[in-house]
Amino acid sequence: MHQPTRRLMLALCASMVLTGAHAQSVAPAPLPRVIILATGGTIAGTGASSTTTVGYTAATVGVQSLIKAVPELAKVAQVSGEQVFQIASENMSNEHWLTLAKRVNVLLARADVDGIVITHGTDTLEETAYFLDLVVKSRKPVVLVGAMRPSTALSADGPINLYNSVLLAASPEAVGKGVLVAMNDQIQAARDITKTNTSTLDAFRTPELGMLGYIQGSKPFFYRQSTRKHTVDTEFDIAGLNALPMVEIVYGYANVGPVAVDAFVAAGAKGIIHAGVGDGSLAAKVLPALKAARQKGAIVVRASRVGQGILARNGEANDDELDFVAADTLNPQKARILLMLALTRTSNSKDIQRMFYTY
Ligand code: DAS
Repeated sequence: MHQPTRRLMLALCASMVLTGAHAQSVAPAPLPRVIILATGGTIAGTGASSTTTVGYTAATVGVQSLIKAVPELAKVAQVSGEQVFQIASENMSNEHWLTLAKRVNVLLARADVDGIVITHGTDTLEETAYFLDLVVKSRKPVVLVGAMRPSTALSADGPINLYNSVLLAASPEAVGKGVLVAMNDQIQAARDITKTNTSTLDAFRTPELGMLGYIQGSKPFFYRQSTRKHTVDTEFDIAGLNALPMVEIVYGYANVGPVAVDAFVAAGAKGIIHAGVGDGSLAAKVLPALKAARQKGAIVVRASRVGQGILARNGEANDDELDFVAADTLNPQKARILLMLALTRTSNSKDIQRMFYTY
């Protein structure tokens, strides 16, 4: 073959191969795979009319309908759904938590799953989030989401909350951040978030320690992250557990007496969370019952009903002498979760106090 023609042919073949390769190299990467685990709640709720924002029925819409209602999900992830429960979250139980956590860990161990979103009622959302924060054994994103208005309401917040949660669970920025909550365009950490209003859209806040960031224009923006250990860095493992130790909460208030403490101990409680007034003060009428509880082997944790601030060890009570545990900044319902998991590992009060300063 004439030399210039041969070179031309080779150049042509090379350009065809490169073009082909180039064409392959610009093929869009597959979207992340996010699984939505639905448990019920208002996000799956329906009301009698579009203006019904209280007095509706929670936990009536199935996960496939939730996904179908937000076709935009397909732009940010390959989404599939599982209906794990269909309950109002005031009915969430230890057994529900163990079932959910085990399913999350099985799914996240799969190479073809990049993140998980859990749709949930708002009443105990902060508790489920913190439980998972302590027992999920993966760095992959787990995002809890709820809604303050039912799916049938004018300006229902569920669809945009679900969209934001899926895009957060699909984002590399959320990897390793612990269990997150995405509602009202905000990103919040499981440990410190709490429900602060019975019905408004901005009910979920992290009042003093602050949210982690925002979701805006289909992108997550992180400005801080938790300083406490979570997920793969915790010592808790629920794989072999079918039950959690009985831990109950007693509330402090003027004129409180020992009846609740005595009743919980008689019922077999292994731990008592005392949600005290102020900095966890112990009323003189309650202290003997708490001492008796401790002498019978129950762990007593001093927490506060106040909601914010450090519950100081040896502050309003001599915890060293009483052998009680201080809850640090955990609210009573989250202190209960940590104590239940702590009791699956140890009954040593000093070791448990370490855990309250670690998680
Ligand atoms: N009962 C509430 C619950 O299921 C409804 C909600 O706010 O999600 O938590």
